[in-house]
Order: sequence, then C-alpha cells, then structure tokens
Amino acid sequence: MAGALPQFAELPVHKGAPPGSSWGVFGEGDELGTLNFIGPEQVRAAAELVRTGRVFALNWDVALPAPPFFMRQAPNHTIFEKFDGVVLDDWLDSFYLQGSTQWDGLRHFSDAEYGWYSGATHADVSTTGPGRLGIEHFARRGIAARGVLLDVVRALEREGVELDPFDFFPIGPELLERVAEVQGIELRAGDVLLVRTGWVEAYERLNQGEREQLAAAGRPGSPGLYGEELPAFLWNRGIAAVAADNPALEAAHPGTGSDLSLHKALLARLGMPLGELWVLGPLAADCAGDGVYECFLTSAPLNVGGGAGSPANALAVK
Ligand code: UVW
Repeated sequence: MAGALPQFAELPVHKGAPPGSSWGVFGEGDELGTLNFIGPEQVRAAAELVRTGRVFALNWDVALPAPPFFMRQAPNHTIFEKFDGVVLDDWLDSFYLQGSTQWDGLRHFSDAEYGWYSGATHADVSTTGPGRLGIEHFARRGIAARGVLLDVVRALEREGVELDPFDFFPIGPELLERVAEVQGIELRAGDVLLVRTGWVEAYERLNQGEREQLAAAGRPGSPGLYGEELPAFLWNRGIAAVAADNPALEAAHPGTGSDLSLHKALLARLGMPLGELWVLGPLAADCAGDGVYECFLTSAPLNVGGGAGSPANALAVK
C-alpha cells in the first residue's frame, strides 16, 4: 500500500490540515491511521517469519512501574470467592490503560492548534463509549504484522558507547539506520518497529527505594526517539506503528521528560500508534543469539469503547 501513497514531503493532501499530516490519505473519517499500511499481503509475509516456534510475550506486569508515572495510579487487584468458594473472580480498580506496556491510541494526543488525528475535535473524542478514534477500532481489527527490532543498546555497545538508561539520549533516523545496517535488516512497508533502549531492564534492576526516588524526581529520563526528521523517516518507509521499551517512546530528560513533539507529529498528525514500556530484553537476547531481528508480531488491544490507549497484549514469534 505504501507505494501508492504520497511521500512525507507531499503531505498534507488535505487543505487546511496541519503540515506533515496524513489526514485524508486513508479516507475521510479514518480510524486506523498508519495501521492501514498493514494489508493481507504484509500479514501473510509476516506469518512466514515463524521458523523456530519461539514466542516472546512483550507485556510487562500491569503493576509496573511502581510507583506509576505521568499522574497515573497503581492498579488495585481484588480476588473474590463465589459459589461457596469453589470459583474465584477478580477485578482491577484504578487500572490505567496506559499505565504499563501500552499502545497510545489516536485519542491520546492532539495537536494544540489543529486538534486530533483526521480532524476530530475535542468534543468528538472526549466522551466514553465507542466513538471517533477510540481504541476499539484497533481492537476490532487486531494487529498482526512483521515486527523488526532495532537493538540500539547492543549496537552502541559495539561502538564502545554505554547508554545511561535513565538519561536523555536522542535516537534519530541516522542511528536507527546504522543499527539496521549492523543487524543486516531492512525496514519494509507495514512493519511494526521495535526500538530497544534498555529502560525496562534497568528499571527491573532498581530496588523499591530507588523506584520511589525515580518517581519522586518527576518524569523519568530515558534514551528514546528524537528529531524532526523522524516522522518523514517512518512515514516514507511505511512504518505502521512504533514501540519502545521506555516510558514515553521519546528521549526524555530526568525530571522534565520530553517535549512530546513526536507524540504530536506521529499520533495527531500521521495517525501512527505509539508503543511504550514494551518488554524487549528477552526478544533482543534471542535476536542477538541467532542474528534474526524480524518476527511475526501480534497485538490485541482491549476492546474498550472510546479508549485512548490499551495494554499492548503483544507477542513476538520467531
Ligand atoms: C503521557 O501522558 C504523555 O503519557 P505517554 O507517555 O503514555 O504518552
């Protein structure tokens, strides 16, 4: 599909749409954004990547990070007995759909000047229940695609650079291309791009006191995506979605975080779902072992009408 599409430099195609936006490219009232890059042909080809049967679950514990960041609360799990105690049920209170491994859906982030993806207004997206840009549109479709892991941590290690997982470090197109080249992999239209910064693994090594200090210091720092050229880089390659193992996908300074400019450029303007806090360590170790950095990736967002995001429920199968 990407071949027939305008290049980034030709965007927008819609009069009055923001610069660098795909509004109208996938039709008026589109609900899927760049997931439209994944067609049956891409799914069939991706399924053929399953060779060993090794499966990597990419979701973190829903209770992590603890304490949570970004004004979210910790989920509270209750188990109760019914039918004379022979059956257990349970529920979660204060379960933030974007608290742990997640997709930011198209309701999550707006362009302050132009509004939400595809011209949706605040009124269109701020009510609960199924509606414009709700995560239910992703859920009903499901995501199955070629996943490509770019292991920035290992590639930089080879260059003698050790990333500080809790500090700002920009990952732009040049670095992504360099990592892809070192790994011998190319990006294709319809791919879900996975970027490893090492943040989740570093967080797991912290004790509870250190985790509390990190949360008390404000927004967490991390290496992450950065740069004005990234939207063009991702769009022109037909990337369907991009996910990383850090808290906000974007490079962030400790305390102040990131300016979230890529949230605006990718979510609000291009309609590209963003994944955050994905568990990529075990997959990366496997990829480093066999030199294969592509997989069949599936993700089943929750079917929550009007949701702004969802746990990713993603699997990588090699
Ligand atoms: C924000 O609210 C910015 O959170 P996230 O990093 O999940 O997009």
